[in-house]
Amino acid sequence: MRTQVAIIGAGPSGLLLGALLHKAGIDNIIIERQSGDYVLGRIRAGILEQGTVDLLKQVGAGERMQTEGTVHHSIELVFKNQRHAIDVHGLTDGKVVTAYGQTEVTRDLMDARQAAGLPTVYEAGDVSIHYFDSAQPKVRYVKDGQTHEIACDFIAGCDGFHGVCRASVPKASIQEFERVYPFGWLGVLADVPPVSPHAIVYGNHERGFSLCSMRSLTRSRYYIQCAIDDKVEQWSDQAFWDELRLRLDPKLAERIITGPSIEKSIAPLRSFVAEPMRFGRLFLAGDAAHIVPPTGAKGLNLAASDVKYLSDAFVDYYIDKTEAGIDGYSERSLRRVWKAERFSWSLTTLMHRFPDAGGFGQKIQEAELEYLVSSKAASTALAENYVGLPL
Ligand code: RFL
Ligand code: PHB
Repeated sequence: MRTQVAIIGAGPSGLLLGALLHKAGIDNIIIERQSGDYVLGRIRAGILEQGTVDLLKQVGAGERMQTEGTVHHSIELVFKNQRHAIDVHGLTDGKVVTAYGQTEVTRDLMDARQAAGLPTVYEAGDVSIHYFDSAQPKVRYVKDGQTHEIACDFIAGCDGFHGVCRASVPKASIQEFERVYPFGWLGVLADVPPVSPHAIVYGNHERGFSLCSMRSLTRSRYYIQCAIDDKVEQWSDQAFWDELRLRLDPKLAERIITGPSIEKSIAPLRSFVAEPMRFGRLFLAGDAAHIVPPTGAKGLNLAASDVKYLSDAFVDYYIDKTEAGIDGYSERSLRRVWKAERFSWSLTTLMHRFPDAGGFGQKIQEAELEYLVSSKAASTALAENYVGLPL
């Protein structure tokens, strides 16, 4: 088998890259370790920046998002039992975010790919990448007991944090920057109306962080900060709802409609960047290259901006016959990545309870939060980052 770009991973980065390349007439094959259903079963991000929404529309995968996604003009911060709205729309000359689940984004991209008849290999075993320091890279995998090989011009490593692509780069060629946080997020998905159909609510409380989000007008997503070693089984639905209520202001807490969880999981929080994002003919994109804590809702959106830059680079190469794009890819992506890393780290630091913060740490958080909601300059900085820095 031969293709121009072999894409490893059928998460949002791989699928969106495949769609952008196809639109530009560039051949690609996606090789995914899991089944399609498994990929769709992972409940993750929910908030899309306008740039991500535009890319999905551009590749013809935006129809359902436009009818089922909900547009948000503001977010809310809750601290010291008080709610404060940040008018994101007003502070950014009319920019908004859209609540639409990563699962749905993935499903729409999968459906569009299938409708276009583009090749995706699911349940590929023992995926390995070879010769990416030469002009003839190869990808190997096992399917139905047989070993297959794909020859290609380029490999796009869209295989997430635990993927094979970053791990295949010699240690001496890669530099890694990391911060692990001393807590996790316990998330619950439930078919109940959201507490606020208009806003995403971020809570700072002495018992820990909380977040009220949504997937639609009938499906809600809530999170609470939990201990890093907590197990999902320790948290009954009732215990989760009780704890969430304790962390919100009383009026908001009263409005929470509870119901049985349809998904419950714990995610660790991490900041991570690998530099560079290009090694010969291998390019990393999305979680394969970097991780942010979910507090800023940036993970999926960064994946989208990476693959936009990467598809531009391949278009330069194949259509305009210049290598300037592929040569500049890593630097261009990392500039945006580090700004999102900074924002996600800073919002995480501001909103969570850290075991060693003490009374001083809490007072500093409260002072910063008060400043944030009372200064137009500070709220604008938050709003500008939240809707996404320009592509
Ligand atoms: P993904 O979604 O991890 O997809 C990578 C795909 O590659 C496949 N794969 C392989 N395929 C072939 N061969 C191999 N050796 C392979 N190894 C792995 C995997 O099966 C998978 O299908 O990465 P991608 O596409 O870069 O997309 C990034 C986003 O998924 C990610 O940034 C966000 O979901 C991060 N994230 C969140 N972001 C938010 O903005 N808000 C959230 O609430 C939020 N919650 C989360 C998250 C990430 C989590 N992870 C990574 C465990 C919650 C969790 C639990
Ligand atoms: C979500 O809806 O899952 C969500 C929303 C905002 C975040 C993180 C996750 O910051």
